[in-house]
Amino acid sequence: MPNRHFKHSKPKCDLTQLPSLGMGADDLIMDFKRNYSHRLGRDEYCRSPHYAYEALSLTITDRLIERWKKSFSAYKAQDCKRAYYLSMEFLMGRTLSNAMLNLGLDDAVKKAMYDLGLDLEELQESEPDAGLGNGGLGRLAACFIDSCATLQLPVTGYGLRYEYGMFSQAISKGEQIENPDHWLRNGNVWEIERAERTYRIKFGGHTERHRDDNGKEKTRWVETHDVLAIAYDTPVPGYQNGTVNTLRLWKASATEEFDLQEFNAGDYAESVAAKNTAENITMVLYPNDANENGKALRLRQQYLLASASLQDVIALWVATRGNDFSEFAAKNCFQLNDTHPSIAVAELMRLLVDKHNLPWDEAWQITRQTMAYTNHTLLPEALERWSVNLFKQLLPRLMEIIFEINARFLAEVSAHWPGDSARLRRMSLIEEGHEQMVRMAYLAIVGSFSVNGVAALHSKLLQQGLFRDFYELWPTKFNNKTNGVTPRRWLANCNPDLAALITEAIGDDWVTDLSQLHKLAPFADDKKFRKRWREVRQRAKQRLVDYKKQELLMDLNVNALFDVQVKRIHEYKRQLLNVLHVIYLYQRIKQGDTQNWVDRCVLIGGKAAPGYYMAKKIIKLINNVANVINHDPDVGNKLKLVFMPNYRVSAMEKICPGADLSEQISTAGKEASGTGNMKFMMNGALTIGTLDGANIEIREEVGDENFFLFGLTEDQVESLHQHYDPVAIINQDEELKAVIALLECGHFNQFEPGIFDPIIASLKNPQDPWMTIADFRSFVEAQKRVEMAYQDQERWTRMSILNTAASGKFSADRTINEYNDEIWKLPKVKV
Ligand code: 26Q
Repeated sequence: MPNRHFKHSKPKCDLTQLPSLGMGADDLIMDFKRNYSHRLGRDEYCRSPHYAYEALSLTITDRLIERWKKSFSAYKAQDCKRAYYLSMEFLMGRTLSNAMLNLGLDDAVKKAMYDLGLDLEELQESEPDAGLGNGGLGRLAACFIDSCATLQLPVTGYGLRYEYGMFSQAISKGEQIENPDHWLRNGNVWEIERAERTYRIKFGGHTERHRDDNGKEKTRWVETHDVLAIAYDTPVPGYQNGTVNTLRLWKASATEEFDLQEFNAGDYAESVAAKNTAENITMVLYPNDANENGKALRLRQQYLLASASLQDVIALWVATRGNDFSEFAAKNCFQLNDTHPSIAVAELMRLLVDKHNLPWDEAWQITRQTMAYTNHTLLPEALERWSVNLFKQLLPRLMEIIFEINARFLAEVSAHWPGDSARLRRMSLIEEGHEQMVRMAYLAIVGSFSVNGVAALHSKLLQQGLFRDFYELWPTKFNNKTNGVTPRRWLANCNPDLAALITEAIGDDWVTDLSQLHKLAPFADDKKFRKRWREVRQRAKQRLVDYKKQELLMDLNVNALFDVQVKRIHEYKRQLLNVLHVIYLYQRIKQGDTQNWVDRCVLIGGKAAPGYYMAKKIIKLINNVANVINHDPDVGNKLKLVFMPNYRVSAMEKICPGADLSEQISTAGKEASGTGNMKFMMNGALTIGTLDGANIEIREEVGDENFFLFGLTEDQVESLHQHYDPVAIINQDEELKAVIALLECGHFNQFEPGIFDPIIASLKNPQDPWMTIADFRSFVEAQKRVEMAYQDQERWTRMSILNTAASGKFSADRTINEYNDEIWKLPKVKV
């Protein structure tokens, strides 16, 4: 029975006014118990750590939401410019311990859990990773939104809420098995569904011209099959500053009347099936970090992200300013994380011209002043191209708009280079050939006011190579933003002991101003400090040993040099070079050539794209070589090779504090930046690396004497292609020859004849783009310098401290400040 008495209660009472939530251990205990018992309905007999994890997380979520609202009001009150980070991937990892740190709740939670007799670490381990990304590009997006909140910048992340994230990797008989990652199975306490922010996304159909009420010629996109995009928000807290920003992820859902149409036509089953088609769009993350040729579902994903995000921003705009878009570009900026969301260029045109009735030129001005594009790769196979036919079928109106943009752009090119038809063909957004293709990178460049690479070398190569024509046309559009990583997750949170030692030495300002780490440099000469540094790092290694022991049932020698390569498996990243070196060391042991030996544990981890044949072979080779070496009694503790299955964000948090040596050994000119290299450096690992990506800047910061450099330069790689002869190199190098011979004779595949032939063939191929053989000798010599340094533990420790001390540049805070100063130009908003 409704209570009549309250029917006419005060209509506008503020339903959200509440006293602030307490931040002490006792406050947390009260809320924890209420959540555990009342909200989750558990009792003392429930022994699963999962519910305790949920109860604690809900307790923390309440405190996040409190600050979230204040941040939101502050942005609204200031009516300031905003930026939106559009990305198909946000590789967030776990949220709980990061939220504790950023809210300043670390100590209170520890005490509360202790008082409740709960094992905090066990709770934290029961949180699944949010693996909504492949690797570097997705993790970069996650680091960036952390930095934006910490710097109090009004930035929202826009992405997709995949039901299934990055597959979980198991190894069986040395081979990768992919298992689906149903990360939402037990719910997600960190997100809030916002059904009130739902948008209609059109697909298919066709276009038609008509005249509007004012007699203006207009285009309509009709008979479409629509899908809904529903917002799910996750709070993104800054570091102890009251700011909480938003990560808004879209979930695809069927429209009601779509079902109804089918239902009226009498086919109930068809209508339910149609619902599936709609909801499939955000079902799964594509697990390849290079272009998978033209799957329609991927294009649907990209368009859903672009369209929903733009409609969301425009809805907010129209709510306060009506149809006046004159200030839109001054107040909004979209950063495109690679070309994946670059259909946003055409979609913004469509929304402004078709829906909000702006003239083309005005809309184009706005678009070109609003979009900014970041490129993350030079590899031609990773550059996105979509078939014009697919585009016409799926997004007919957007295809028309791209043709129009192209026609006008080519007129501009003609005016600049009259008569240069070769250039017109090169620069056209449409690649002509037996099938016409849309070049998404060119669409992104033409539609943006800023184009950046992610490390100095990479940006230079973009300007001189891949995007040369565009650079000549618009030199000032191009710039560099060297990547960075968040020091909250990648030092303060993952390595609390080292963080505490650093703070004891130089204070705690480094957490939000990582350049402060340079103050550690003098401590490298302090013997007592070195001893403590060594002890802390040794404990981190022990923790890594313990973690691997329970996971792999294998004991690692904590005094060995921990030599680590974790990243996606790719030929250009050259895990093969690493394996060749391991085989070389194995040979030396077998020959008794072990004078001044340094015990070494080589740890390799990473996922192969499910369709990447060679990458899967490389995983198999690593596991087979490991199997032989680790079971050979002659080898013992001198050498171990371990493949760590299911490498992911939460694994890196345990791995990087315990690494001595960081392997960054890509063929020069191929790795855009790398970001794992930065995490290792911050945690005091030394780098062995080529002059590639951000390695170059790492070496510049730390000095050549604290970096193990090897390999051809990018120029040398380019000029060697003419006359590369790997077989000749093998024949001239007895040790390399023996390594290849051991591979060829089947020593690592005794009962699996021929399985590594494709690998051997690729190494010996004069066309091998990765030139692994060319860098072998130089790599081995650099590894000898590593061993010399490691044998002198005082020297190694000094170098380790100096690496951490020089890592300040690689904070994502520095990167984001550069994005903001040079591209976004947002105010910092105190909350
Ligand atoms: C494209 C089309 C269809 C399906 C998948 C894709 C796709 C998905 C992911 C293409 C590329 C990616 C990811 C690329 C990536 O992670 N690049 C890395 O970005 C890092 C951050 O800038 C750099 O540090 C790395 O050097 C770069 O390899």
